[in-house]
Amino acid sequence: MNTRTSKRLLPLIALLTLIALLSGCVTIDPNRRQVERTDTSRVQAAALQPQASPVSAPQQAPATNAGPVLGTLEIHAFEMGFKPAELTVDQPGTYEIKLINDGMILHDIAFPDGTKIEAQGGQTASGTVTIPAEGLTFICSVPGHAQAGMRGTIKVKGQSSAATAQADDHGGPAPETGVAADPNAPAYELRDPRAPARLAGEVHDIELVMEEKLMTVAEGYVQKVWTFGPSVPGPVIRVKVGDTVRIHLKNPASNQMPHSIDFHSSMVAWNDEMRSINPGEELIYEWKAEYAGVFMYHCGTAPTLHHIANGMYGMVIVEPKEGLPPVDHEYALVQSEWYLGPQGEVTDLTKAAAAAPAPDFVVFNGVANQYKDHPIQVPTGETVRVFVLNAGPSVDSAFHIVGTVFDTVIKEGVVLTRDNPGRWGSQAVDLAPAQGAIVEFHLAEDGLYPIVTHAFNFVGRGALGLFQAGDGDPQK
Ligand SMILES: [Cu+2]
Repeated sequence: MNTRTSKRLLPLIALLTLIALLSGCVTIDPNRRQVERTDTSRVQAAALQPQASPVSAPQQAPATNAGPVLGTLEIHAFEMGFKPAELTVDQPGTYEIKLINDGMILHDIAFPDGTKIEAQGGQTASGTVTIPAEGLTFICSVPGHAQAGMRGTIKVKGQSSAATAQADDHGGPAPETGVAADPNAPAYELRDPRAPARLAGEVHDIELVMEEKLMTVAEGYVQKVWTFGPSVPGPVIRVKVGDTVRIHLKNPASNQMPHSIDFHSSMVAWNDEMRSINPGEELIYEWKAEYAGVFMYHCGTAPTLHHIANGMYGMVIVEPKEGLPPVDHEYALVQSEWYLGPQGEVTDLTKAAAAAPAPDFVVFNGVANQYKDHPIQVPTGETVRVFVLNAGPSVDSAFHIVGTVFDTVIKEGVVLTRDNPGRWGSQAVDLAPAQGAIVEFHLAEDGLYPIVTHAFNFVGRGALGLFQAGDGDPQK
């Protein structure tokens, strides 16, 4: 696919996705969506008759698809993909294709021979297609949808396939990454979005082990990341002004790289505790929390860009001495970028170092789309506080939650308070790399409230989550 075309289409795609999210009230996880209505959609047999009158489906297979039907393949469509996107059949021949549209908008399956099976959101349609020995590819032909990831392949067992090999080069949800999605990649580990409680006491000894390990950073993409603690981002460390924090930083002998740590919440000389330590070494980094805020910590070992891009960052929350006022629910979200290297290897420093950064994924809490797939449940009307950090390394965030207004924002020491005399509110918080904020709001009615950076080119690249208020259905 033409990369420029695809980049031009991405904002449209992102909007389509968002519109799709907002236009309905059901979860967009295709595995949890019940499909109840069936088969009222059109089946089009040939590209030459795209405006054919609606006919009852399933339609008789066209002449080119003649022959006994060898089996039925079920393919689910959703915004924006197919599940499964890769299928294998035992032998070439004619198959029934059952398209189950778990999404909320029109999707189709279009094959190279012109066969097209369409289904409206929530509906199911069937048709037949002849699968040649070399296999074939399919897309959703609704404008923008293939570019957004709605592509798939059908292979024939035991056949190496020119058609599908070509498709594999362009497979996966982020076609410009140059890295093919691995259908066998382990599922990502869902990161608990809840903010931890503030640490008790006034002196905190915290062990932080730096790991070099494999992590699924988006569905189908595994990178060899470097971490503080078990995952990316590192643990949220929450203290209050006046506390002393003593970090016991460990670089295990099994690691390959030197690493270090730099707490933005601390006031210490760069060439003292921020020094790099080799595998097998440890250091103690002690700092006193003198200022309140949402701060970044990261590895500062050269090239720092690579150590941050490869996962070495986390959030520090320093509350005022008297603590933060209570709210009903608290979450911590770290926005960051992935610049994919080959599967199973470290991220690509050359990509990350581009003057105009073009991340493959922009994510909340390390993994693309994890809170889209697993919405964060909050009761309607209750008070919510989100600690937000933009870890970068290089892209700004315009942190926004669709459908609400922040009544409280504390960003880099600048404070907007709830019930201010002018009733000022905030729609999006601009966070340059390494900036943090606290935002507070409530969700006024049952429904879905997308979490995004309003730099919408990144919404289609993983920077999309959901709050689900109540049962998620505004109509009930
Ligand atoms: Cu490092």
